[in-house]
Amino acid sequence: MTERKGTAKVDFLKKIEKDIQAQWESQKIFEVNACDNNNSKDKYMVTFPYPYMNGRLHLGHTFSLSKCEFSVGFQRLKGKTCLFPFGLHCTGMPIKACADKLKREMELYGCPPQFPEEEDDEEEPLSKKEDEIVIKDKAKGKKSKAAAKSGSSKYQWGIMKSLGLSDGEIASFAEAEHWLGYFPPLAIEDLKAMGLKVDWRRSFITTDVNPYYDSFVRWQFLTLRERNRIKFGKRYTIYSPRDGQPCMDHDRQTGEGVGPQEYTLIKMKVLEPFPAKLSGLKGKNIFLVAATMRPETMFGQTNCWLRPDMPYIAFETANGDIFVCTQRAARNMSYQGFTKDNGVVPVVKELMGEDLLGAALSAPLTSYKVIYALPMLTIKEDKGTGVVTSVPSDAPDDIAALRDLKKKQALRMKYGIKDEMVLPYEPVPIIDIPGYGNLSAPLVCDELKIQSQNDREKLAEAKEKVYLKGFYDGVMIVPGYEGKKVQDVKKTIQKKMIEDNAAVIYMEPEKQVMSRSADECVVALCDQWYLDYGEESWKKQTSECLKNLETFCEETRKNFEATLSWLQEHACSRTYGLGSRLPWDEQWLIESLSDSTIYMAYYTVCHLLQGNDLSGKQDSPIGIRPEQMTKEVWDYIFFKKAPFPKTSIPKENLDKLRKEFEFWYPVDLRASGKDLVPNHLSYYLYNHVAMWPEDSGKWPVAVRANGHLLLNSEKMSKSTGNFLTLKEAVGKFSADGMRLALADAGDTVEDANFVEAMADAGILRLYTWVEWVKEMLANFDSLRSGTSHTYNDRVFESEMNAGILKTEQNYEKMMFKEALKTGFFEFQAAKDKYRELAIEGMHQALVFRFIERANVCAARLLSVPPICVE
Ligand code: A2H
Repeated sequence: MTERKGTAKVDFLKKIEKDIQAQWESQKIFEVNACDNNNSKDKYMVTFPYPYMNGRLHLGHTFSLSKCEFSVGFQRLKGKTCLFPFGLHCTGMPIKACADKLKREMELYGCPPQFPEEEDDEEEPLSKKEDEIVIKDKAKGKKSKAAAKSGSSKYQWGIMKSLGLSDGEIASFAEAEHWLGYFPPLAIEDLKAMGLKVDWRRSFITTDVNPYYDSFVRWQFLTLRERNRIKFGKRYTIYSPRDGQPCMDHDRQTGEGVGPQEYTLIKMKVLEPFPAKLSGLKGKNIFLVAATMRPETMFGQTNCWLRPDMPYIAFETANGDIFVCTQRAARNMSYQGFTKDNGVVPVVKELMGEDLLGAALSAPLTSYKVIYALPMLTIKEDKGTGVVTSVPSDAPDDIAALRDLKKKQALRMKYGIKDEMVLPYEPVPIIDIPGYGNLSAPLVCDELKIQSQNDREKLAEAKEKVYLKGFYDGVMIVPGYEGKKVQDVKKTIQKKMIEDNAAVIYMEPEKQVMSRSADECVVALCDQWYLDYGEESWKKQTSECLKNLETFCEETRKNFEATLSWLQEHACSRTYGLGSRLPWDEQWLIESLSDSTIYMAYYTVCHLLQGNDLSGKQDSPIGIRPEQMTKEVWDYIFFKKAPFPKTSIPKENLDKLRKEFEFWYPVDLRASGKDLVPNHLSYYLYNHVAMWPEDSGKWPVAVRANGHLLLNSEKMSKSTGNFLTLKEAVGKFSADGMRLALADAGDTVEDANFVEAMADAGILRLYTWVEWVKEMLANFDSLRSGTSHTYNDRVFESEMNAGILKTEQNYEKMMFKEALKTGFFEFQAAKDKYRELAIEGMHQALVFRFIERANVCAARLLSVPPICVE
């Protein structure tokens, strides 16, 4: 980062900002009530997804929320009654996990803790999430680093120190509640210093710490359940064994959006005599279990593949059978009901792939009575079970590896493979693919002149050619299924093998998922409450909502559409963390992506409930106590058709709440990072539809999604130091210097870029502008006046008019970088040109019109337009 020169100019701007902010505060400028204006068409409500309160806000948050701020500034100047409320999210795991970790550290090492020297072992790559925790895995006796971004320490204590906290302060953070009291006020302080146009009376923190919010969330869940949107049952879920609960997007360090992937597990029975390493298991049923995506090809199995140098285990399943696969796969299976005890893998033998080569097997459906376990060197460790069934007729990898063995006697020798285990085995025609015949894999391998299983690139090309075509156009030619399309029989054949006890369903994460506690997640079959986002009618109505939603760009709309097409059940209950409890089953907490979907409705009324306190602990301004907020009371506030409830709250007061909601809803704009489209923002649509199914007037109006923010063209990261908190940015550039650079950073869904030099230049320009305005005011009398207008006057006037028009359009489209260009840079340039060209002198009226208009154009981006200075 560049060395900065004197701070006089930035201090000058900061002083103005401070003074103005004090005036706003005392005049309650941004506190707006519904009753002030009865025409709800002229209202504008914008919201930003409440940030998570486990640290200070940073420039990434600031960039996304600047979109709300700029648009609310624009709509205010257009004369609308505007509301920008701002809540603070505390629901979920991370705060609790950090608090618990601190507690453990203090128990182990005292307070302040005396840590053993930190070793520099296994440096793990940093994840992209901002708020990370570090967990020491005692069970394994090793330290794993889940990214101590905020400092180099692996200990939570060290991380807290790097946040600027003293030893004396840190101990209190061992209680999760302490975080809730600590970070939210700081967030508000930082946001106020940025000059945000927020009605702070409507701020709150979540979780059951806040009895009003808690009651609101319970009401939401009772209603969703009543409407059959929440269900219970065993479901496959991405799960962290270390956390002991499902691991949803928000709880992940890597693997956002990754779901469970289904495989068919083919049971290949090991025939006696067993290979030496398994001889101790004589009498048991032992299976090599191969994970396949193509159960309908099992008619063509010719052998089984194992990787000689890869470790495998044999473990006992619930019915006493023995399965052989990788440890990783067994771990997944143990959470899917394969083993006697959930999560426990009873290992009976550890071995290497080479120990099992040459084993004789009996596999389902294939015409070969006995097939053998043979070596394949390209098997991946992190996919499936590490056991692969070989169908050389349809899988290029399989035919290439089989040909290698057939061709190279030395290879067979190396692994002790006898000729009769390989040579008699030929690919079996099972599927006809138009254009590729009935032995598609050998054909394509010949065409591409693939020499061996190591021809990675060509094999990838071969697979691309045959797989999709095989699946969509392939026709079965095996007896019993002749003439049937592959895609039509896939499930039938899978089902048949399962019924015959020859196969089982096996799931694992599509890609690796790491939890924030640095645990590799599995797929687990869990009892859980889930929101049924896959349900047809709900999905359909949400698509209706999407149709009328303004997304500002096609890519965001496409992203929503894609999400709606795959979205299924979403587990909403948790056992660990902070939050509200499920009202009908209080052992469960509601997770953070589920208590955050319709809370914008809560903004409309919470200032009348909570009193001047984020956690709702002070007296309500209209005397409503949390326990009075029954389901019927909430119904009355939010549902037009609901009857007046039995309650001790005076009707007049309830009507006040109802009026607020009716006035402010729907939400006119929600802005956030694009990575929230596939989760939070889609749930936002779903839940609005579910809560107001017959009142589309309450559904979201517009969603704007932006890209990630780079800082000086580099990724923001605490560990590299290329990082700015909101507080630091305002300190360095003043609110408006920062805001200019935020507006300039970019408006599309591509990465945006905050350039410090731009913020510095902004400071200079703002300073000069203010000075110039002052000068003009002082020299008012010496400027040219009178009714005659010169050519230069007319050019300047018309340039101003054109600039205003363009700027207005840019604001409407939420293109703030463009608005900055047309409304600030070009606008000022027009004036500079006029000043130079008008040798006759600038006209008084035009100079003042310029000052006024330039202010109006830029004012939506700035917190304090220079005209306010006087
Ligand atoms: B399939 P996806 Cl006929 N390493 O089964 C490398 N490959 C592995 C593996 C591992 N650890 N585990 C499974 N596989 C293979 C049959 C088949 C398969 C045919 C055609 C296509 C096909 C016979 N081999 O896969 O990346 C297995 O081979 C097409 C993708 O998770 C498994 O299905 O989709 C497939 O890769 C799974 O790969």
